[in-house]
Amino acid sequence: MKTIRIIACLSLAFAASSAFAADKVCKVDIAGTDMMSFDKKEISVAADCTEVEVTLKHAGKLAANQMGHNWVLAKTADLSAIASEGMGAGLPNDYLKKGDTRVIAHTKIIGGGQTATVKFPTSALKKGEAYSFFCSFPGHSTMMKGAFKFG
Ligand SMILES: [Cu+2]
Repeated sequence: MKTIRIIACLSLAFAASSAFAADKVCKVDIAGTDMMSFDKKEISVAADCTEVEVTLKHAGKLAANQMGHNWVLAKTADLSAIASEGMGAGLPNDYLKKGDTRVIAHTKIIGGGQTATVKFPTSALKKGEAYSFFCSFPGHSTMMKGAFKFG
């Protein structure tokens, strides 16, 4: 009888520990330049990441109102609509239409020497969907974009 009770306790302990083992924050670093470019053309996030933390660094010197950059994540199919509708939103709104639900995650617009971070859960992403990251500063998304792969 005693043995059975010990086994029952052990299996309960295992069940509890595996429930907490799932959290995994995956970090991504990307830089923007004064030449209207990102230093990465593609970002891949593994399927076992539960959260993604993206840190954008502006490695240039130009101010946010001249050569500002942000990092925006959306379905590739939504990119051009988000970028064109965001142009009129202005710098205080990070050149994104207020409450745009097509935006999955984004940092604020930053200027030379600054850094911005955004963290989001991968539960917002679907495996097999085509995602892109881009900068929504007016005119930048044609140059400043890349593929975002999950899974
Ligand atoms: Cu930009």
